[in-house]
Amino acid sequence: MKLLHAADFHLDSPFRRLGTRQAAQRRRELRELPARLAALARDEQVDLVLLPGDLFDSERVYPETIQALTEALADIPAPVFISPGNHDCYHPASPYDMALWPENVHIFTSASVTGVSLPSLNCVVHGCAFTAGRREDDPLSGFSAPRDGRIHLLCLHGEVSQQGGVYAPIAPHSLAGAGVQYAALGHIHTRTELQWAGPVAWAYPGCPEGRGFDECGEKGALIVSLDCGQVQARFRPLCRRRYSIRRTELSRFPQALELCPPEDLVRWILTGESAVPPDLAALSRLASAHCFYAEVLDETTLPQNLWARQEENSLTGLFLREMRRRLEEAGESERPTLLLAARFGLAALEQGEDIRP
Ligand SMILES: [Mn+2]
Repeated sequence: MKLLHAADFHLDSPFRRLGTRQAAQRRRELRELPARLAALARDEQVDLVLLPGDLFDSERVYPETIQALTEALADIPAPVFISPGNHDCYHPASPYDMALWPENVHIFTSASVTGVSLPSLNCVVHGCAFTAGRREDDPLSGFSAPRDGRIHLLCLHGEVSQQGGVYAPIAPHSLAGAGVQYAALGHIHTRTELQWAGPVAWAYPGCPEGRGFDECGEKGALIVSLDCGQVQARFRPLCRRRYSIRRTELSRFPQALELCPPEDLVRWILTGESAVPPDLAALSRLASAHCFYAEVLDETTLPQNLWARQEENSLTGLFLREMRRRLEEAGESERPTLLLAARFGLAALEQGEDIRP
């Protein structure tokens, strides 16, 4: 048996970091994700699709988003299961209750675990729903699928946690005792490898499209194969664009831009030495011309050979001795300001011009 496991689409995310036009474009692109998911399900000829929650970023969903999702899911020639999460919890008047869903889609609506039998696959899919934005109980507490020779699967939104929490904390021992072959989990946006809780395999596929610099790299879904008790998971990319954080020496910055995929969103961190502060506004404009979105942060330091001049019997020498002493005594939070002060002071002493960008 082969299944497609994806979660945390967060459709209609606001993309606040981007400008209005780009944010709208990203929301449009995110709306195309369900169609790519459906194409993947057809391409892989999966037997079922498990979507454990946070398909919507909030309960305020554009009508065209619901339409795109329901149309795409109707195009999947296999049963689809949805377990609403903390961002898209189930309640009367939620999109899960209001919208017309295709016949092949089953939405879990109860906070306690229920099962749906699929006789043609000799399989039962178990799942439950968030019915509010938080849930502190373990959704698997007391649950165990019967040992009846059928394949039992879980579709569940929550955090695997030893310590509890407010997002349906799933204790590892509850997972281990659930009596299922595979637990398709949602909530954590970074994908995991296949994990094991006793005899139960589980994984988080992560979100299939990054939405910020805390969601970097290739994103997608998992294709999970269950074959005579053997479980295997394979990653398939689905994302339209990737976020990345790239560090580069200031001196190599223009050349580094050429390596950047034009569809990506990139945070450049400038390193190395520079006597004057980099002109971040100008460098951001330069970087933005090379990809969908770019921002530039400065982590350059003053040239080391500069400090050699502190022995000079001059005003520059005196200034450098004083700045070095202050820098050595400064805490982390003070250092950027002192660095800037050292650069301004040197420019004033040596170049006689205002170097502020
Ligand atoms: Mn989420």
